[in-house]
Order: sequence, then structure tokens, then C-alpha cells
Amino acid sequence: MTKKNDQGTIENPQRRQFLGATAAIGALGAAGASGTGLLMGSRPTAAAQGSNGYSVPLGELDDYYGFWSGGHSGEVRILGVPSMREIMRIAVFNFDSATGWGQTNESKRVLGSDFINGDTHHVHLSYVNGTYDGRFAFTNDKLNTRVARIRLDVMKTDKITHIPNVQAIHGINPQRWPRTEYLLAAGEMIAPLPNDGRHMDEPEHYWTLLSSLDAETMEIRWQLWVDGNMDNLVTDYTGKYAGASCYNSERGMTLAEKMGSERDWAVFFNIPAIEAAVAAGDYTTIGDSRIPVVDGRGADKGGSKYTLYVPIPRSPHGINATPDKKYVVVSGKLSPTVSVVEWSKVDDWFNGKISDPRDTIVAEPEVGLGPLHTTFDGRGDAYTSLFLDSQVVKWNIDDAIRAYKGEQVNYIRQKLDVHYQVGHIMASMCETVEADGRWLVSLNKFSKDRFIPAGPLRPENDQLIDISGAQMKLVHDGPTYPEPHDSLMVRRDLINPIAIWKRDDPFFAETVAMARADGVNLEQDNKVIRDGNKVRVYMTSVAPSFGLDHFRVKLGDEVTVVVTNLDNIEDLSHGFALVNYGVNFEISAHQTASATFIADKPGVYWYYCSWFCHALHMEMAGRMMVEA
Ligand code: CUK
Ligand code: CUA
Repeated sequence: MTKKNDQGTIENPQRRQFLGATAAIGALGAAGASGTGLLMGSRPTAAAQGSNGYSVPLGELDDYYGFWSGGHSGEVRILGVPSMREIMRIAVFNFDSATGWGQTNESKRVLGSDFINGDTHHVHLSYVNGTYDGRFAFTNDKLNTRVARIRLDVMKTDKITHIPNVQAIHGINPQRWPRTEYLLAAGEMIAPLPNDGRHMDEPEHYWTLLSSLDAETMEIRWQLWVDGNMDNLVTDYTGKYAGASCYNSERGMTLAEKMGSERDWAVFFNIPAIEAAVAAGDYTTIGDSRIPVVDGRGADKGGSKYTLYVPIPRSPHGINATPDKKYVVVSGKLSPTVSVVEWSKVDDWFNGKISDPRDTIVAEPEVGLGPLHTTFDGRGDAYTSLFLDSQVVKWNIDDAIRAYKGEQVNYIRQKLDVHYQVGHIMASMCETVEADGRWLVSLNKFSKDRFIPAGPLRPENDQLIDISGAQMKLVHDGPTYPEPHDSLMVRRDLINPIAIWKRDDPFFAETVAMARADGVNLEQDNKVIRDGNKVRVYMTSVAPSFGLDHFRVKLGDEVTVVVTNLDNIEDLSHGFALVNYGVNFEISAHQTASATFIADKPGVYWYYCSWFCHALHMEMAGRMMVEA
């Protein structure tokens, strides 16, 4: 229901200016392409404001890959920006009925067997020299305390690591400079350490830890014991420092206890010092875990060799590094301020050149109510989401620094209404040195009246904002299924996925090795191998047929069906779906995939192709015969 003007931008889709939702729909429906001036309360759009052109013409491609976390769906999604079209869903921690993630042997090797759900909040990509290298995406699982890695060449999850000794991994951030060798992961909720039932009623035993993983192996290298909890996490552009926000410096157990202090903190980590301690054996271990744990507590003294605790008002949430590599912005949440910390002053503190942790702060602008996250356009302006005000505020970093020094300057540039209650915001390429200031996405927690109602559960509203001009312009409403917390917009040229699987891909190498041990050549053989009560059924798929039109097993056999797609054509996926056995999985071009199940029901069961692949797709089927 939005209308574009000649400049390709949307004219004033801000529903707040209408008297009521019904009137708004009526007015929009009646307005012609140039008739938006008739709308109640709308203003003409200045042609100079924003020049991006919001629509992507039919048949043309988006400029950016958007990587959206899927929240408690447990997945990661790919959207095209600026069209905001959802292009793909990548199953990560969740069971996915379409692709068989969580059912195939190949995915179970990644997923393990503990959980079929998760809660992804943050997606970050691997770096080289402060921008993306196109290799990996990483995401967290707050629900089951894990981190995952996604291969960007095939857009599949390839590693999942459970983090011991902590609960609820929330913030994650990869090393940005010179390249991603480590991934940091923040444990959010404090819990008894060790958590063996002994200290449940003794809050003084509750702690959390920062974890560092090797980005190549996804194994944990060390953990760091900190005061308070940790919320969001950021790395700097030297590879030396990182920081986390803390909303519970009180280490409280109840809401009232957690909100006791006027200030909490941002804690900064000296990575080389921590790694030197690990190398020197200056650490402990916890319970059965053999991971080195370095003690980074000491908030009462401002920090330690490894940590710096900078007091920040109040229960801060987002923590984001500026693309000019100089600053990190901590958003105050319960305080109307954001605090700007200069990385070089963090370095000064660790080197003893300054002693008061607050001296690392160079600005503390007042931006509005409920500041949650801050993002950047690469031109010196910052944008902070205001949850309570339901606004995005644009402010200037240099002017905020001058104001902090006492100059009379107005650092606020603009406040834009969003709909409604915004959490994360992200500008295109903003988490890199190549921030380009074209688009900003506002991930709003409530959509309220923006979409046709679909029951008590409403979608969220991801709004696209053009930030290329002097003024922010809202151009698109995008409903999303709960709950994208965070997103990244990555220039298209930096991501280069393949179209057809390579036959030697490690993703199914174990299955290929199993076939080889059975004397089976997956590229041509269709064979049933019996090994006691284990039966391995190898077949090919070429549209419109499977290599086997039937196979026989015995009741009680453990059956492994291995399908290899020999079709050479891009975009030609098959599926193997076995009726009344709950088996279904994807086999894309040149992929091998397998699933194992017990043949526990006698009789004939049809298997069919579940991906519409050919005019004779319906005929692409066969029978499993289970002898009683
Ligand atoms: S968090 Cu959800 S709005 Cu988990 Cu990064 Cu801030
Ligand atoms: Cu193969 Cu449908």
C-alpha cells in the first residue's frame, strides 16, 4: 500500500500521521501514483532527500545480501536489500522439514543429537582487513548456549560448538583485523560455577565467562572469568581489544536487584594479555572442563591485567564499533544517553597512561528514550535505535565529542518515527571499514497496525530506511516471522556462493567414504548392501527418476538411504521423501545426502521426489518393500 514518487522513493508511509488505520488504508487505496499529496497530514517529498531508488526492477538483482538472524526460529535468513525479499532460510539449530536439516546424517554430524531448536540473535561474518572475506557467517544460540558457523559458499551450517561453564550465549563477534582467527562469545546469564547443584542458593557463586573460539576449528581456546553478566559484544579494528556491555553489574537474581545501580559497565578485554596468561599457564579449569579459564574479575578496582570496567549509565545494551576504527558506542537502554569510548584510550588505560576508567569516554550524548543499538554511515554520523520513543535518531559523533568538552553544539541531526519499538538497527556494511551509508534496517519488535491481522501472534516489522541523503527516509515495511534480532547488509560482490556442489565437498565426505568402503561408486551405482541387520541403499537421482524404482528390506532393519543427485543443472534439486516414515531431505545438484531409520512397519511404502523438478516429477517415485 505504499506509493513511489518519480525519484523512486516512497512518499510518507508513516501511519502515525493518519487519524486511524481504516482511513489510512482507504486513503492510500484511493491515491494514484502521484496522488499522495491528498493524504491527510502528508508532506511533499524533497527530491534531494535520499537518492537510492528503492525498487529493484523485475529480473534485476539486489545490491546487498542481508543476513538476518531468525531468533527463536533457530535459523538464519537471507534477504535481498533493498527489495527486502526473503531469498533463503538457512537451518542452523532448528529442524527443517523442507531440507531435512536435523534428519540427514550429514546435518546430524553438525547438529549433534541434543536439541532441535535454538535462539539466534546475532549474525556476523568472517573478516580480512576490516571487511568481509566471504568465507563464513557465525551466529549464537542463546537458548542452548552454542555458537554455529555457516559456510557462505554453500550456505549451510558446518560447525556447532556447545560452550561449557556458561549459560545463554548472547553477543558474538569475530576478530576483524588482520583476519578472523578467533570468534568471541559472551555468556549472558550468571549461574553457579561449577553448576553441579551445590551453590544454587548462593549468588556469590554465580558467574559468567567470555569464550574465545578458533574460527577455523570452532574449538574453544580459552575462557575469561568476568564480573557481572555480558550482553552484547564487539571487537576492535586492531585485533587487540574487544568489549561487552553489562546490564547486571549488581549480579542480581531478580528484576529489582538487577536494576539497583545507576551505572553498570562496558568491560573491555585485552586479548594479547589473556593469551599470554594462557601460554604461561596462569589459569584455572572448572569441573570436568579442560578449557583454560583466566581470571578477569576486578570491577571494584576498575579492572585487571585482562579487563577494563568502564562505568556506563544504565543497564547498557548495544555496543558497536565505528567504521573509522576509532570509537565504540555503548547504548544506555535505561539511560537516555549513549557513551562513546575511544579505543586508543582503552589502550592508554591498559598501558597505565590513564587511571580512571571513565577517562576513556570522549562523549555521552543524550539521544532519546531507550537507546538500544547504534549503527554508522561511514560519514561521521551515528544512528541509534530508541525502543521507548519508537524512533531512530541520527546524531553526529564529532559534534557529540565537542559537546562533551563543553561546547554549545547540537549533535542531533534527525529523529525518524519507526513502527514500532525498535531493537537492532543496522546500516549497509556498517560493521566494516567499508560502511557505505546507503541503507538502514530498523528491526521493530511490534508491527501493530501495519499489516492485515493474522491472529494474536503478529509478525514483526523490519523497516527499510534510505540514509543516502541528508535526511533519513522510510521506504518499506517488511513483515518477518519472529524474531530477527539483528541483521547485516553485505555488498553483493563480497559473497560468492557456488551453484553446484563439488563432489569432494567435506559436507558429505563421510557418506562418500562409507560408500567407498561398501565398494559403491556413488556417481553410477544403484545398489543395496546388507551388513547384518543394517541395510545401505545407494541410489542416484536424475530427473525424473531415482536409480532404484524399488528396494527390499526386512522388518526391523536399520536402513540408510543414500541419494546422489547426478543432474548437472543449476537450480535442479530433488528430494527423497518416504511416505509414513517421516523421512524427507534435499538433494541439490551433485549433492549426496542420506538418512537412517528403522524399517518398523511391514508392507509397501512409496518414496517420491519432494522437489518439483520435471514435467514427470509426480512420476519420480519408487517403493520400499518391508518383508514381515
Ligand atoms: S539483542 Cu535483541 S534487540 Cu539479543 Cu542484540 Cu538487542
Ligand atoms: Cu525430482 Cu521432483
